[in-house]
Amino acid sequence: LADLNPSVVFVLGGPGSGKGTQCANIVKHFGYTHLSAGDLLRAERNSGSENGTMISNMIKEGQIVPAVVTIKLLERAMLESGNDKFLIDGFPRNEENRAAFEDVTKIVPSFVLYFDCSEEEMERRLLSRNQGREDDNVETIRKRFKVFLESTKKVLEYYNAQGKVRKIDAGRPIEEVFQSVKGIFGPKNE
Ligand code: UP5
Ligand code: MG
Repeated sequence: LADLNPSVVFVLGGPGSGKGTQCANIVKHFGYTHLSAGDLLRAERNSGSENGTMISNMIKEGQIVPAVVTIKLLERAMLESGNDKFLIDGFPRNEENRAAFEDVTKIVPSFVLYFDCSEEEMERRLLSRNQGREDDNVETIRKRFKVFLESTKKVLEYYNAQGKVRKIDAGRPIEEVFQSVKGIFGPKNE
């Protein structure tokens, strides 16, 4: 992975802020490979791996899976992709994730996209998503909000101190949010 010297953008934001939706748009326009840490963990859980039960319990409680597990999945997906430009969506979620990713991969992100959205709006979106996600119930959603505030905000502060956070008002319609996203990925940043 180190030989690949990949370019990585971390995509962060609260549950339902639109990370997955906007990453799909970015992929179409800017040639990145989208890696959702949550999607990788759900696939690993469903594959019947030895970590399956632990992952399942963590997701149901909105807790953060230990970095070693998530990083292995991310590394494997990066190598399998054949690409060298990645959107890493929903990771790192806490300081442990962030420090371990830097230690293990030696990758430093180019910048961090932060989708900023109110909890009321995020809750509305998650409750109307209807994709059968076990964590899309009011009780777990509230736990996910709490973990975001208590843990992920610190990661944003860390990168903000390095001038790496690109904050976007994600409470607007999908197309409007993408206009702002394009401004960040546009020609001058390629
Ligand atoms: N929607 C999107 N944008 C909209 C807009 N602008 N206006 C109106 N509606 C909009 O969007 C959510 C819904 O809103 C969709 O129906 C969409 O159409 C609509 P989506 O793009 O899916 O939002 P996203 O931010 O991706 O929401 P998601 O629920 O995936 O965020 P989470 O961060 O909660 O979920 P994730 O999959 O990243 O993590 C789930 C769990 O996995 C975590 O709680 C944790 O337990 C575990 N996890 C780890 O332990 N470690 C990790 O590294 C990652 C995850
Ligand atoms: Mg998502």
